[in-house]
Amino acid sequence: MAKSSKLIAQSYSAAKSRYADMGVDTEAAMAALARIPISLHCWQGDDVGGFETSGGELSGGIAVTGNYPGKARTPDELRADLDKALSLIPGKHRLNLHAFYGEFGGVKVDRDQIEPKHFKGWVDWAKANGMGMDFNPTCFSHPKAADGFTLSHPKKGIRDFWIEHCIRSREIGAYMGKSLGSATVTNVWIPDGFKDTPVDRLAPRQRLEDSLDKVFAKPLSPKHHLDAVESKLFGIGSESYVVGSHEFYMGYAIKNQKVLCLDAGHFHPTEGIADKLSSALMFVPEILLHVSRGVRWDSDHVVTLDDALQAIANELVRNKLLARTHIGLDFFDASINRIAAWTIGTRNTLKALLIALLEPPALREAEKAGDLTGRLALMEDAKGLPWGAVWDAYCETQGVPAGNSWLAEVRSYEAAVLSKR
Ligand code: RNT
Ligand code: ZN
Repeated sequence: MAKSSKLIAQSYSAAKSRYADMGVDTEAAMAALARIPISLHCWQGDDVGGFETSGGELSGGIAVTGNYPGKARTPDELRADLDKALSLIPGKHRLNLHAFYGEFGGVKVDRDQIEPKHFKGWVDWAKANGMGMDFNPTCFSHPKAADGFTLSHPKKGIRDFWIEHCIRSREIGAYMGKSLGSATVTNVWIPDGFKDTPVDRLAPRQRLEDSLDKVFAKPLSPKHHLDAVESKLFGIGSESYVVGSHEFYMGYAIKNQKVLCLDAGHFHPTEGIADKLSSALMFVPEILLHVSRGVRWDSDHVVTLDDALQAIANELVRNKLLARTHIGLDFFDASINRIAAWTIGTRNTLKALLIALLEPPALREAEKAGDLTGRLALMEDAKGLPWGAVWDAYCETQGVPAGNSWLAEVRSYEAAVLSKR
C-alpha cells in the first residue's frame, strides 16, 4: 500500500521534533543529501554486455548470473531503463559508462580505435538530464584479453593495444567532463591475474606500472578529468594472484597522486572498506567508491542497507570526506528486475548517507569526554531513531515515490516495456 502524503507529513513532523531534541536539524540533513551525487553504473542494465558489433562473452573473472527477462539490447533501451530508474531515485545523479557501450553504428570499432564521437549520444542524454558522467576503459570481454592479461601482458604488442585503449578512454573521459561541465572520473580496472600460484609475482606488477605510466603520460585538466585505479583481491580464474592488488594500487595512487578506487567487494570476505577511507585520504587526493556487496566468492551483489554500507556512510560524513569522495555503484544481478536492482541499490546508498547525516552530536561528545559507556549506549540507541520518516519526506520533496511505492512503477514498466523485448 502506498503511504499517503498526509501520513508522511505527520510522521515527518514528529520525527523532526524528536531529532531537534537531540540537536539534529532534519532539514539541513536533507539539503546535504540532495547535494551528493551517486554514479549509476550502466552495466546493471544489460548484464555487462556492451554494444559492440562482435558482442563476445563476458570475461575477466566477473560473472552475471540469472536470466530475468527484458534486459536492454540497445543504447536507446538502456537509456530508457535508466530514465525509469532515475525517476524513482531522489536527487541528481551521474552515469558511469563503460567503453564498450559506445554507439558504433553497426560498424566494428576495435577498442584501440574508440573516439569521443562514439559517445556523443550518451553525452547528449546526460546533458539533457543535467547529469555528469564517469567512464571506464573496458579491458575484458575481448580476444586480446582471452588469456587473462592486458596491461601487464608479457607480450608488448598486447600491452600496447590496451595502453592505446586506456589512452583513448582518458580522452573520451575528458571530452565528457568538458561537455558536461563536471569532471569525469575515468577508472582503470584490469582483470590480470593467475588461477594458480605464480613463481614470479613481481614482473607482471613492474609491467603494469610501466603501462600505467604510459597511459597517464599526458596531463589532462582536473577541471574535466580525473584518473582512478581499482584493485582487487581475486577474480574467477584469478584466485591465486591478481597483478593489480590493493597494495599495488595504494602505492601507485600515492606515488602518482591518482584517485584510489575502493570496491567494497574486492577484499577478504570480512574486510570492509570503511576503515580504509580516513587512512587512504591522508595520502591520496581523492577516492572513488564502488559501492557493492560481496557474498562469498561474488563481489557484486545488489547493495543492501547493511552494517558494511552504514559504516562507509558514517566514515564519509563523520570525517567530512564527501567532498573528496566520488560515490559510484558496482553490482550486477540478472536474477531480478534490473531496474529494481538499480533502484534498491541506489536508494539504499542514499538511505545510509541520510542516517549518517542524522547522527546525534551526543555520540561524538561522549567520546571526547572519555565516556565510552555512553558512546556505545547512544550509538545503539541512535539506530532506532525515526530516519525512515525523514527518508519518506525527502522522497516526497524530491518528487519520487516514498516507501515501497516505487515498486508498483517498476512492475508497470515491466508489463508495458520490458516484457515486450
Ligand atoms: C570488477 C571491478 C570493475 C567491474 C566493472 C564492470 O571486479 O569491480 O569495477 O565491475 O568495471
Ligand atoms: Zn568495481
